[in-house]
Amino acid sequence: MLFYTEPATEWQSQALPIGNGTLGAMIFGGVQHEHIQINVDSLWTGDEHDTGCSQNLGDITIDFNHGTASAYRRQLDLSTALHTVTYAADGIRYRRDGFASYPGRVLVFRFDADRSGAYSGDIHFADGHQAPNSLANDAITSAGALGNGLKYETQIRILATGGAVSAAGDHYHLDHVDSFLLIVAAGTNFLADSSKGWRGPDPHAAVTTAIDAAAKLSFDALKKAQENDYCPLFRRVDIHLGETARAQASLPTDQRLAKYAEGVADPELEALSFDYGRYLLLSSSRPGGLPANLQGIWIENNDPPWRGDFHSDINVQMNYWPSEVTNLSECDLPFIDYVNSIRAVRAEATRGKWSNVRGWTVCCENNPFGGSGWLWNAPGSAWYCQQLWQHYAYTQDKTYLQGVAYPIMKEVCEFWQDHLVTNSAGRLVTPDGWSPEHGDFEVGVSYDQEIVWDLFNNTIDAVNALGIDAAFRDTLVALRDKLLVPGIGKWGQLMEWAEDKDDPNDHHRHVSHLYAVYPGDQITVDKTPELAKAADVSLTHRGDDTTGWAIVWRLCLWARLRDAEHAHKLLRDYLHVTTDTNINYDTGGGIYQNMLCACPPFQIDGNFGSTAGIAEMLLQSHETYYAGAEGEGREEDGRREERKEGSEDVGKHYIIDLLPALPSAWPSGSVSGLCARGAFTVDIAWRAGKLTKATLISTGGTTCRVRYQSHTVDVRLAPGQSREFSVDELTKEFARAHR
Ligand code: FUC
Repeated sequence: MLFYTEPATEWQSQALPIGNGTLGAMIFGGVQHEHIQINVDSLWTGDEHDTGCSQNLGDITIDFNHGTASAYRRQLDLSTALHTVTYAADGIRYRRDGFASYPGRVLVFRFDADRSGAYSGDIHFADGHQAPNSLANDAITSAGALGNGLKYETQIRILATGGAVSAAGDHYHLDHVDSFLLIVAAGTNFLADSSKGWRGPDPHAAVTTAIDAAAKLSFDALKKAQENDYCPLFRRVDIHLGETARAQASLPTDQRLAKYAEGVADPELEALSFDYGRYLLLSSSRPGGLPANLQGIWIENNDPPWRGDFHSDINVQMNYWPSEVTNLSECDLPFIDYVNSIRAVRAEATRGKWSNVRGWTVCCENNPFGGSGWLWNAPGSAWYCQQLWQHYAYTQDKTYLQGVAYPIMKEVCEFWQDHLVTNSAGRLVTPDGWSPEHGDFEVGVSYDQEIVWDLFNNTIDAVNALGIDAAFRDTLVALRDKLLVPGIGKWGQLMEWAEDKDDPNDHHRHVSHLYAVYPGDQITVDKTPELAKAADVSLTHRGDDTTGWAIVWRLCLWARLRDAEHAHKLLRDYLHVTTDTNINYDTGGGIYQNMLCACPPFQIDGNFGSTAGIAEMLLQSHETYYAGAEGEGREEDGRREERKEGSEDVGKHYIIDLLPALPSAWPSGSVSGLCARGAFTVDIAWRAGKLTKATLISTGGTTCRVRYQSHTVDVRLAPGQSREFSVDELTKEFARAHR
């Protein structure tokens, strides 16, 4: 629960977000003047060539003639996705509830009071592009078109009890109404299909259908439908990182954050930030919508920072770091669908840049129409493919892999087949790489090398999983093994460039050369300890004080390097409350009072990345091992994975590592419902810094190795089966296996 004792006065640092993946609102909760700023995710200027910009849909404002309020409280309950404002004024107790419904495709706001006739006031809507309002039957309709021809429409229906509602020019007037509902629906004619010019039917019919259907239901019925959808998704994961002193936990969130910044321990706040990331993902990325952009779906005006775009050199990818591990796999679908939708446009644009290549890639700044601008980010599409692969790695959904992910991974591999060159030492390098947003374009930049390695490696696994395209797989194996691997430089650092020129005093926000540690897995503590040590050296020198998302990337990296204390220190740095809203590239990252990530400015990637980072501290599953008799079915050397009758275990499997980076700040706790690669969910409990119990549930996986510290147990489950381990069992079984 986030709560405050004052209304919000500032959009990015104080207002609270609700959303159903497509429609979003930022709620201020003012007493005499309520302001609800609304968005629809596909309202974009630009086209296939011009990046354009994500746009504000408009502002609902309501002026009430209430006197001074007392006992004011506004809160956001993450467990039910309900925003509530309560206060007393003029001897009347008022209550407002607002939520976004994914099944209902509407925003719903109820204004209630304990005395009849309590509400008099004016309800306005100001479209973000000055489209006029038309008023009829207690509804405001505002429809317009952007310069690129994109049509959009907003409808706001007022359903009042008691009193009178009357049209007054361009707005509605409430006269002594007992209570009222506002139901909001909006849409555009955006269609994620380049062959249809990115345009579908006029939004009027769909918006009208949604609002008519909602208007027939009571508030309680609307709320129930929304909870039936949202609550099971949110409850999939339950986290406890320890108990906070009541004096701290009961403070309003802004005061609580201020105390936390002074050094007060607050594991429940840390757990709240984890839950907030899941809440925000469920609110901004649901099937059928666009992926979460730089600000999720919450865009204040028509000129948001960096266009509110899909940034391909860290930001949009970070948005999806928590989806699989925190059991919200379906939230990936908007991103996967988006990547699928831009292929044709990107292929043409890519050939405009490099004439002799197959496949496609992107520039740094991207819109929903495949339009891409600013500098080219050659491995951007390969980085997208990593998320496409993760969706398979966690779900083991072969139909998806074969039908959706693999064709895209394959064509992006083809881009690199055509684009890589051989250097004088016989290694494959990218000819014109760039370590984002750092330094010049040059040959063999580690960021490129690592992402291409990851792409080839995952595509090899995909081919093995599908049992197809063996010749292509063998080609990829040869290419992967010829790629230049990042070197260890003169001060022990992991080299960011092919040349050993890293500056030990460089505190640049991007740590792109550490991609191989997280989110990649080319470098791991167990598999490549020297490179992992070099990554540690680089990361230590890079420093901790940086912009919001960059703090969070460092947190994930320290978790992978199993430095629990440093990871937790960065979580504390990230949860440091700031009021600074001016762009700062280099330092000062944290969160705002509304717990949205402050880069500054507000950028949602840090919210998502921190949730992923906390999960990564408690559970990892990126390490792999080979099962089967020596030499049998090993695919490191690229030979086909042989699955012989009666030896289903043979092949590459994931290691599920329990509590790999548990900090001393969380001595006792539990988490349930986290997901591991290979299609498992995992429940973990610990006390006094030690694992007490773990439960592994197969959601489709069969074979894995469970590890706790130095103890490992190989497990085989039938899909649907589960197995519980006490720490004694784990260690005993380990001892037996290693006798
Ligand atoms: C990348 C980062 C910036 C900012 C922008 C949206 O360019 O380097 O810090 O987050 O994306």
